Amino acid sequence: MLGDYVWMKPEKKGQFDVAIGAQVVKIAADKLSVVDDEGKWQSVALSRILKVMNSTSIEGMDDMISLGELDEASILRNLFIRYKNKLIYTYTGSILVAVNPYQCLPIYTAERIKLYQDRNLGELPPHIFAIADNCYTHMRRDGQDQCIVISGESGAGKTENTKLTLQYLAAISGRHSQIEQQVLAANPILEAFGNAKTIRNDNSSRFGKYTEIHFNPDGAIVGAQIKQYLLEKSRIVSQANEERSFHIFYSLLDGLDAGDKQRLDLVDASSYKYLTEGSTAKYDGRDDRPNFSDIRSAMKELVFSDSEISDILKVLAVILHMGNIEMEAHTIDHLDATQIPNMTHVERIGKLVDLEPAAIVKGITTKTIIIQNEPTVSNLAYRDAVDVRDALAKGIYARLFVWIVGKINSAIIQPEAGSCSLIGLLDIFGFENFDHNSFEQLCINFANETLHQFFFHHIFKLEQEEYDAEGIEWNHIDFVDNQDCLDLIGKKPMNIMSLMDEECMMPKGTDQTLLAKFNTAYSKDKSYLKPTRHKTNSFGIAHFAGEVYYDVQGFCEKNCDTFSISLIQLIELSGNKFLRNLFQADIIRISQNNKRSPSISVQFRTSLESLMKTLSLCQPFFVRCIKPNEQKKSMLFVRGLCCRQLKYLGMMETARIRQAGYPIRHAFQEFVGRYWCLSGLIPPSKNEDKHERARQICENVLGSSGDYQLGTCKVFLKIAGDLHLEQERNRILRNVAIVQRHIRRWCQ
Ligand code: AOV
Ligand code: MG
Repeated sequence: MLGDYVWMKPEKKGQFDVAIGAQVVKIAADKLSVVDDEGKWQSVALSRILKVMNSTSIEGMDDMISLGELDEASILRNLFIRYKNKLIYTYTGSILVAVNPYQCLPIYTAERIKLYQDRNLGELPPHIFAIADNCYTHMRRDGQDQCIVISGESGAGKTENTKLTLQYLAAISGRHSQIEQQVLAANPILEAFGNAKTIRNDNSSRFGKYTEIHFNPDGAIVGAQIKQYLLEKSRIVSQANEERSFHIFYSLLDGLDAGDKQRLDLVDASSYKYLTEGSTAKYDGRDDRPNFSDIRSAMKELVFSDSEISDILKVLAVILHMGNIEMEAHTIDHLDATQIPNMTHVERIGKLVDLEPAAIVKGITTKTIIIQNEPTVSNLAYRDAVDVRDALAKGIYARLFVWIVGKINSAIIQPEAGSCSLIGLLDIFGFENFDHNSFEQLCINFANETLHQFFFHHIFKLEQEEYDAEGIEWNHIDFVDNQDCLDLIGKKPMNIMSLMDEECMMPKGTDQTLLAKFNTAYSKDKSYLKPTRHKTNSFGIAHFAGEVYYDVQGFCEKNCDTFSISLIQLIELSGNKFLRNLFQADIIRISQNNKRSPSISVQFRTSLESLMKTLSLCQPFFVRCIKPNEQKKSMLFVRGLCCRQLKYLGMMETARIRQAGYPIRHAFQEFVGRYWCLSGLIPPSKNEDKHERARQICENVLGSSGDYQLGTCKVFLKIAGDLHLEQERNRILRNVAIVQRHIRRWCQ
């Protein structure tokens, strides 16, 4: 009929063939004129029309579970329609989907914060504040630790939503205390040192972050703790085109006053090799100068001393000068060697951190190895010397970052946090699949596989197991576990990461021998993809989010990450205590007979395991962020791009399983304790049959044929049912309070 909304087959068949919505504007004998969701007028054959749209899909729903038709097309359209109306948040049960608006929306005001306080999920339009509030309420009500896992690809809005959650929690727990301010002040510092402009995101976090906020029994913030994961330190020495190094360098060079700049021998960003690889020192939307004063004030707030700040600036200046040390190849006694023709930058470094220029030259152009307990020095060829110089710059920065996180923690960790409840916020790199993927992508994607399993276990497995255990009628939904992939990368004996470690220990181990070992060891593994004709130096992994090929070049070096003895010895010679302190663990290691430090993959796996253990002890909430377009434009929703993300974030299946099941469940004891007032005036006695009382409550409020089920230990509810119970309880409690007031007045 004219004006009807219909589902229509997509125009072109291809990789993305999800139906699109359209409104019928003209009807002819064998054709319809329609305006599709993207505003395009089309004259289409009747055979392209699939079906009339369900009424719930026309205007869209707050919660996808309420959609009358639940498939890829309707989920995608729901987000699209809402996005067009600037409604960027949508629920799927208690999971929040957030589409990046790429514009400032007036939805984060102090009034909104007030509005969302003490409300049940679903009572108000979907919002990140609602998730934060729910977390806070659950934590206080049940005394259980909570966590919010925020995922999505680069630029999808993870960090923004993390910051909003933190702001909300600080506001509602609000005592405006110093510790609250300190917790908030940690962010600008971490972003300055850990974020950078990339092609995908102008403020891309180049590290993973887990922030735990600790609350006392009154619900006030008393401390916090930040854990960081896998800073992308290679960015220090090189950046892709149109990318930058970490913000701090540009802020520093723009924001320092002339005197400080002169003391550090610094000039403009355009003069530093380490800052100009990507050829974009400046970009729209970021003013580095005021940013520097913000960083400084944040450091003061977190009790960084003046001398510490001054040392940090020196270390940053050292890194910049280091990149400008030019080197030339030459030969000594017919053997390759490297010389430094211009000593200006070496001398500047020497002056800044109290080192002899000759020692610096020796440190980066020679190599010391211990042969029969005797140190033996040999010259480095040009390429190796450049690598050593770069390794030193990367090593210094990585240790500085760890130190800064430690310093922030020492100001905000509450010593007696053990007795408090907490909310953890996980803002970690999303799944990555670039044209060229390396060791870092393997680690990042392993973390994502692990988190994906955590999500799926939470949503699917636990759900199914619990229905089974409780004897609830329930249609089993198959889901694909990614255990095989996790086993292959880092879980089973002889996994990819352990073979990498083994290769690092081999005197003759190379990236190529490693690849050959992979090919033999995993020839029968379904998750492993052998090198192809076009990717001879790569192996592939069939991840949950798609196939990714990893180029093995540099794998061994990146994984071993050993700092040469010569460099450690060089640092030891520095008169700058701060710099020496950054390398303390390395210095001790070398002094204890040259023990190797654990490989990067071991360190990463260990911290990931500990993170997962922490998360598994919390009640999790999930926020799935979606990037609507690659151009960082507001109001542009590219359906194919969004659909891909929804799939790999597990949203398509989640909507299905959630709708099919009962997302809310309460143990009888707890349920009866909370809602007994809905079944008459007599409180439950100790020995009363709680199952029977729970049945009465549900029947009274939701009706005998209501959509709920009673298991062996728990009540299973739909979100609407839960909300109804809570509202009824509030209504009765309000009435009781009124009656009590009247009685009191009457008695006086
Ligand atoms: P990410 O954390 O997911 O990427 P961000 O949170 O940094 O992504 O978001 C990228 C940019 O999108 C921000 O700098 C904002 O300009 C914009 N943006 C995101 N969410 C909102 C919002 N709710 N309101 C307004 N603008 C927003 V990465 O760290 O790259 O994986 O490594
Ligand atoms: Mg981020």
